[in-house]
This record gives sequence, structure tokens and C-alpha cells, in this order.
Amino acid sequence: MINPVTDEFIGQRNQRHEADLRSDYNALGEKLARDGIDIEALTRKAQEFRIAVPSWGVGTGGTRFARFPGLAEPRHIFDKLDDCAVINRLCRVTDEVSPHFPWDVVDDMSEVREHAAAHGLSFASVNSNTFQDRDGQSASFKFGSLSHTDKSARDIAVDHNIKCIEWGQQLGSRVLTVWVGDGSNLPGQQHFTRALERYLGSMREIYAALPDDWRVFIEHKMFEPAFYSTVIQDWGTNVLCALELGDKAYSLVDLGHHAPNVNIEMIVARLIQFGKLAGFHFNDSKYGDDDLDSGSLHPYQQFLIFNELVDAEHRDAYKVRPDYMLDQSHNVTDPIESLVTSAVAVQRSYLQALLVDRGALEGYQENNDALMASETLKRAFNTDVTPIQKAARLNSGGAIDPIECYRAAGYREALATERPAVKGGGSGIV
Ligand code: AOS
Ligand code: ZN
Ligand code: ZN
Ligand code: ZN
Repeated sequence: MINPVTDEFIGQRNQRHEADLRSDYNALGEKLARDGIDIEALTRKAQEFRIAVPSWGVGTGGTRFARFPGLAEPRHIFDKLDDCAVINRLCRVTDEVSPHFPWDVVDDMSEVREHAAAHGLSFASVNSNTFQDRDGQSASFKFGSLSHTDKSARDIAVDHNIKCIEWGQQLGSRVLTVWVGDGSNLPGQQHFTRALERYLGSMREIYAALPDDWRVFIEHKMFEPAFYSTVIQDWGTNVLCALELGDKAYSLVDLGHHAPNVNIEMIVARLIQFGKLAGFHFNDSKYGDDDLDSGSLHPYQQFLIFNELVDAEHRDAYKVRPDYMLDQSHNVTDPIESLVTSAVAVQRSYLQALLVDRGALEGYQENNDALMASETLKRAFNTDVTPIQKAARLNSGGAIDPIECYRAAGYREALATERPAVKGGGSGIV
């Protein structure tokens, strides 16, 4: 394949921005130094930051109304990995890909692992799919999977998850993320307690199949595709299940899976406190799941979440560090551009949270100085850390201005013939 986004190309584009960056970086460095903050140390933290991208995120999404294909969309896992490699080459913080099964299954999974490695990529958590039927599946998932009333449907779902662990082992992954679409569309349709008992029974079988060094992440979601109730509807049910299953089970927080106005940062604090925070699926939304790119609407909320994460780091409160991943559906943007922008937006929240004066904040909290506590957070949030992010990318070989660089390279145009447009549904995107 032709890939115009080469290291050389990135280097050339960077030359145009280096002088401006140097002066912005120095100005910010002086400002931070007045607060006793070392900009070089922050830049190193920015370079160490990592967030995984989902394999399904590089395809153009759609809604139940329509899907409008983009130029040169990936056709299979190998194309998806090529796109993920471009994302990482531009921003240098996304060297892990989270695959989805069966969408990303091929006969010989070692080819997938090798293709990824050739691009400097490895694999984060593997995701099972029991919200769709396979061709010729003997019992349907229409009325649920792991919690289905019919044992034969549950067995198929359990087997699929166990197979996902095996595929994941071939890819070098060590985490299985389980999200189920199970739920109901009418009051009375489902017995809440029995449905959850069946789910737990299935999850116990999956849990028993986990290799010693594996963990399972449970992902809750308030609605969709079920619109009245879902079996794992919120973090309460999620963490109860994780506690019930055992030490290898953790609760995953997808930002788009809560009711509007829910205090997500507080959920994060609680999960950290009880050692059950698996990690995140980052995205943003105004109404529903995955509507918007990370940090595009609620950057302050994202910052407050990172405030909890950095606070935990500061207190040495983690037994296991949480995993960060993007999980977004891109309907009107180039997915590569959205994922780059989102990775940068999440990294920004992390850096802003690192700027919080923790000693001062604690003092204000102890003395009940509500206003100054809030101002301490806002001061960090209002600091523009862009020069740090740009310098971190430059140091790591990435693009100072990744979107400008990507557009100038003409990646999609170069691949248009090799990857013809696919119309209609079947996006394989959730
Ligand atoms: C679904 O809404 C969840 O966000 C899942 O994490 C994920 O998007 C899905 O597993 C991908 O198919
Ligand atoms: Zn490739
Ligand atoms: Zn998710
Ligand atoms: Zn979702």
C-alpha cells in the first residue's frame, strides 16, 4: 500500500512550525516555572501518556437512518491497522489497538499480530460481540445473549467470549471487555433479577476460562439497543457483578453510557476507592452514546475525571492502573482526524490535571473554602497546555500540527483506488 504519511513527510511539515513552537513553549515554561512547575517534566509525562484506539473506530459509522461512506475506508483488520498506524504516527500516543470479534477475526491471527508489530502497534483489550447474530447461528441473540432465557443462546454467547480470549492470547492481549446489548423494550418484558442471575451464571463460566494473567472488564450502558431496561444498566450493577465474580473482574466506564448530568468523576473516585476501576472508553455526548468526539463538548468534565485519576496516582492509590481507550462513532468526520483530535483532547485533560496544585486543593478542602478549591481546579483547567503537547509530539517523532500534516499528505486520496467505497449499512460500527 502507498502511505504518504511517512516520518520524513512529518519531519518536513514540522519545520514550518518549529520556530513558533519554540517561542510558545518557552513562554509557557517561564509561566509554569513561576509556580514551581517544570515544563520538561510535564513534556515527558505527555510523551509517556497512552490511549488505545478501537479497531472499529477507524471505519465511518452511521445511524439507523443512514450511513454515508467516506473516502478509502478500511476493508478489513489489516486496513484498519494501517489507519491506526497513521493515527499513532501523527500523535505518538496511540500504539495500542483494541480489536473486536468476530469483526477482526481472520484464519491465521498471527498475521494480524505480525502486521500490527510491523507498524509498531500492539493490542489492548479484546471486545466480544454478542449483540449480532452470525450467519446460521442456531439460537438468536434477538432477546439477549449472556442473559438470554434460552440456555442454548447463552451457551453460544459464553463460547464466543471464551473464543475471544483465545484470539486475544494469539494477539498478546490480556483483557477481555464484555459489553452486552441485553435488556428489554417494554416494562414487564424481562424479570430483572432472573435476567441478572442468568448473566452472572454466564459470566462465571467466562471468568473461569480467564488465563491467570488476564482480567475481564464489565461495561455498563443505560440504554441502546434495549430502550426500556438493560441488564448491566449502571455502575452499581456493574461493580456488584465485578465484586461477585472476583479479583480479575473490573468495572469499565464508557463516558457515553450514563444518564445526562450524572457525576461521572465521582463514579470514577468510588471505583478507585474500592480497587475496581478497569478503565475508560472516552467519548463525549450531548444526548446519547458516542455522539461526539472526546472533549468536544464537556472538556471540563473530562478534566475533572482526570483530576480524580491524577489524584489517585498522587496518593499511590492504584493496585492496577486503569486502561484508557477511545470509543466513538464518527459519522461526519474522517475517523483518522477524529481519533487523532480525541487522543490529543484526552491527553490535554491529563496534563491539565497534572497542573492542579494538590497541596493547596487539600488545604482548601480541609478548611471548607469552597470557592478557592474550585478556583484551584479552574486555574489548572484554564492553562493552555498545547505547546507541551506539540513539543511532546515533536520529541517522539509525531506531527506538531497532526491534522494539517495528515491533510497535506493526502492519505485517503492515495488509497482511493485500492479501497473502493462501500455503500449502505453493515458498517460494523457501534
Ligand atoms: C457499546 O455501546 C459499547 O460502547 C462498546 O464498548 C463498544 O462500542 C462495542 O463493543 C463496539 O462494538
Ligand atoms: Zn500495513
Ligand atoms: Zn464502549
Ligand atoms: Zn457505547
